[in-house]
Amino acid sequence: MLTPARTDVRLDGTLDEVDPELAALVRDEEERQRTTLALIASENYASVAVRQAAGSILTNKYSEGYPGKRYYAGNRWVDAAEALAIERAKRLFEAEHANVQPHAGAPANMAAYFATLNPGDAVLAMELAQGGHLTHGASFNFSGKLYRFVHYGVRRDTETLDYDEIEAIARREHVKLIVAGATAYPRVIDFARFREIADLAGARLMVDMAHIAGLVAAGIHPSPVPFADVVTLTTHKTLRGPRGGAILSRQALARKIDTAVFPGLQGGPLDHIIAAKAVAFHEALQPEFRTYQRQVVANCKALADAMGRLGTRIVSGGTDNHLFLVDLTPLGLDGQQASDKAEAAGLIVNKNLIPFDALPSTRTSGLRVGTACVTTRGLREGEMDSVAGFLHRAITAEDEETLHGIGREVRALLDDFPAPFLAPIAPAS
Ligand code: DSN
Repeated sequence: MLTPARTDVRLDGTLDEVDPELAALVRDEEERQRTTLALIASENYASVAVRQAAGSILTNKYSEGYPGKRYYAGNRWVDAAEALAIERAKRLFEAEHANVQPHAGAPANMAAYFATLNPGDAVLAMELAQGGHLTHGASFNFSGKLYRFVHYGVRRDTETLDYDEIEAIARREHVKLIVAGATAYPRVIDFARFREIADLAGARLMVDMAHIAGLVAAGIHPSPVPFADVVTLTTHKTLRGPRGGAILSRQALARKIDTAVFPGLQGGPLDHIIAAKAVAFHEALQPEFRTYQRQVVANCKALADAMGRLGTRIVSGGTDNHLFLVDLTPLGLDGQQASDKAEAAGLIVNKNLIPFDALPSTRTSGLRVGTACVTTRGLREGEMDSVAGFLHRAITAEDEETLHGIGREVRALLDDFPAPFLAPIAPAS
C-alpha cells in the first residue's frame, strides 16, 4: 500500500532533522564562539533564558500597535509580555517612558529623529571617524541625507571630548538636536555638560547609549536619563540581551516616540525579541549584574594597562568603560592586518579608525578592544595579562606557525572557561 503523500513540510522536526546543512553551520559557529576570545566591544553572550524567549512561539504573532491598542485580535499574552518589558526598562533606567519595539539601534535612532526633527533641521553629533556612528549623520546614511548634520570630535592632544568646542558649534549652527554617545569612545561622557550645552543652544538632547547601556543599568557609568530628552540603546551589547533596540524618553515625548516607531517606520513588532528584552531587563535588575559590569570595566582597565606595558599606544591613555582603542601606527601595521593576524590566533577584534586617522576606514590605524564577552565568560584581571600577551604577540607575529601556537594557548585558556550558556537550547515552548 502506498503511503499517502504529506500535505506539508514537517513542522515539528528539530533543526538537525529538518535542515542539517544549516544546523551544521550553527554548530560550527558555536564551536568558533567556544574556542576564540571575543574582544569585539559591541558583542556579548546572551543567556539561555534570553535565547529561549527569543526562540519562543511568540514569533508567530502579529501585533501592530501597543499593549491594549492592537490592530489584530489575540494579543492578550503578547500585551502582557510587552507591558512587562516596558515596565522593567522604565524601572531599570528610571525612565518616564520606554518603547521596546525598535528592531535594532539604527531604527531606534531613526525614530528618535522622526520624533524630534523635521527634514533639513540641523543636528550636532559625534563624527563617525572619531567614534560616532553611521546613524549620527554619515553622508551615506539616511541620517546624513535627511538632516543637516554638523559634527564634533575629540581634542588632538587629549583625544577626549572638547565640551567647549561642542558648545561653540551648537550655538553657531543653531542646531535643533544634539546627539551624545559613541561607538568607539573609551571615556566617561559628561551628560550633565551636554544638557547645559543643549539648553544654551536651545536644542534638545538625545543620547545614544547603545554601547554603555549595561554599564548605565548597573550604575557604573553616569546615566543620561535625567539629562536627555530621549535616550536610545541596543539590548545586545553590554546589556547582554537579545539583538534589538529600545528608546527611553520623557513623558512629554512619549506619544511622538511611539508613533515614530509605529506606524512611522516599523510594522509588526518582533514579539519574541520583545519578550527576550523583558528577560534581559530582569537579569539586569539583579544585584549580580552590577558585579558583572564592575568586572567588565576592571578587566578593560587591566587589559588596556597590560597592552600599554607591552609597548602599544592606547588612545587617550586608557579607558573608563568597556572598551579601548589601540593605535597601531608605532608598530608599522594597519588595523586590517592586525585583526587578520589576531583572528588567525583565535582573538576576535575589529579594526577601527582612531582619532585623526590617516588611513581609510577599510584599513584604519587602530583596533577596538572590548571586555564584555570575556567577562561574561568568567575571565578576570588575572587573565588579562595573558590576553594582552596573546594579542600583542599575534599582531607582531611574523609567521603562521607563531599564530597557530598562540591559537593553541588561547584554546587552553578558554578550556578553563567552558561557557555552558553557548549550548544549544530548546525554546521556551
Ligand atoms: N556595530 C556596532 C558596533 O560595533 O559598535 C555599532 O552599530
